[in-house]
Amino acid sequence: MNRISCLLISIILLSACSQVKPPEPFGPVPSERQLAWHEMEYYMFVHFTVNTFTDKEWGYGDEKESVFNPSELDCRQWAKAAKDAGMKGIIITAKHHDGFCLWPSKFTEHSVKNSIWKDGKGDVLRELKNACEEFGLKFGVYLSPWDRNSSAYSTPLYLAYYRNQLRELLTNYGDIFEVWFDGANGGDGFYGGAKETRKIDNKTYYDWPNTHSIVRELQPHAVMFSDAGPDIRWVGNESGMGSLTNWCLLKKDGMYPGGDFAKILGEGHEDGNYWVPAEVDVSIRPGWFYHTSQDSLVRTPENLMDLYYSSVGRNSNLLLNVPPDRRGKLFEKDVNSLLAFRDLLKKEFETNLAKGKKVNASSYRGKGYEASNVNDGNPETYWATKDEETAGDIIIDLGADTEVNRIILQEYIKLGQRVQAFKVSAFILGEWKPLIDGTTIGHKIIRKFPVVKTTTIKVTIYKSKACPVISNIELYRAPGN
Ligand code: FUL
Repeated sequence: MNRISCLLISIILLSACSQVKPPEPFGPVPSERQLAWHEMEYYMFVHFTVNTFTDKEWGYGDEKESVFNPSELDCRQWAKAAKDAGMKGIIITAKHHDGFCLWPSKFTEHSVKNSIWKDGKGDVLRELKNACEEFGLKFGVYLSPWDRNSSAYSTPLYLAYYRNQLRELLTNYGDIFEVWFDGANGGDGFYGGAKETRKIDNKTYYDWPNTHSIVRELQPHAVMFSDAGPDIRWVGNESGMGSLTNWCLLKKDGMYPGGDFAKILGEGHEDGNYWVPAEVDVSIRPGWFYHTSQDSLVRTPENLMDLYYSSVGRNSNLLLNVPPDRRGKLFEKDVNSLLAFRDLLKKEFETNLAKGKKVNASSYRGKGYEASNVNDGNPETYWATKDEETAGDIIIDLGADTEVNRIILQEYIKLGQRVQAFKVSAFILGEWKPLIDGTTIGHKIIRKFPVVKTTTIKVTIYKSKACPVISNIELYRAPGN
């Protein structure tokens, strides 16, 4: 070896040694399918079935198929509204508790194929899937485990039926991003004419692991939602309230849909052994299905903004239900509210005041993990400290006196959820004035505080399970106080 190649090898070896290693992941981390789901943040829920025509919330299961007859079904209108509203996908009740199927299932007569709508040749799911494709939206399905129409419900035969339907949905309608298993299970119903109360054991009856494996087999990229995951958990209420402390972690073994876990589901478990983030499902109206009597009770744009803060702003995704009416269209008032909310949102987060500003930290891990990563617009870079440091300050120099009243914080969750306590302060008249205190961060939190005029904002992470990894900080001056 000559001297030049020796020198070259030494330089390469030296630079390899000076490369700073990234932090090791801490605790459970999200799967690829969960990461894709976190990015979605806001999407539409659609409750539509015989109930739309019978004015009910829970159909008994004895509805004549002929009642389902939308006069102007227009799934493109739903998809356009969702797209214009800034949503990323649509999840539809393919089958609600009444057992009526919005697609012509081979396995039951209780479906659109026996309705007079389109002479029994219609398929709502096909139309919606096509509309979602056209508007660049993801598509998801809700398949109610409880079926008040099926005579087999509560026997093992029903499980075979349920799984056959799941296979139909997951095979014939392209890519599905989320499969929604709700937790309402058993009670009175038609059950093929038996008209009785049937109780099942939530823990054992559905044999969930073998149903989940069908989803994994047919749609490996789909996440599954239920009270207890396996991929996404219910937030524990239907009023749109994510929890301020919100771990994406859950000890889900022993938990099952329909169990009494509402309290746990809000916060998750700090020491949870699975990554199971929360989804906030809530309706734009008091009911899940359309009722003319609720036309005056549609949530206002301002109210939708509150929901956004209490869901997306609290490390949860927002699944907002907008139920079509008897025409098969979203009601104009609902659409107007969605679009006006979209405008409010744009104004709320118009200019990121942290963008391009100088950022420093009390310390950092080394090259590649500088504080400037938190405002470089790249979600793949992050500020990190050395492994042994589980606290630190990030200081954003705004350059001049600036009014601020909102902050967005994001952890680099590919390495796990770590932060347990943080605070934000502003440098005003020579001292640090506290603005907010918080616990968890996770994928994203958005917090409000009264307007301050300041040159410098400080984010202090003061408790973290392992060295903090912060990928993004944004600051805004939203209208109002
Ligand atoms: C619940 C159901 O009982 C409601 O009707 C609605 O579909 C809601 C989203 O899930 O479990």
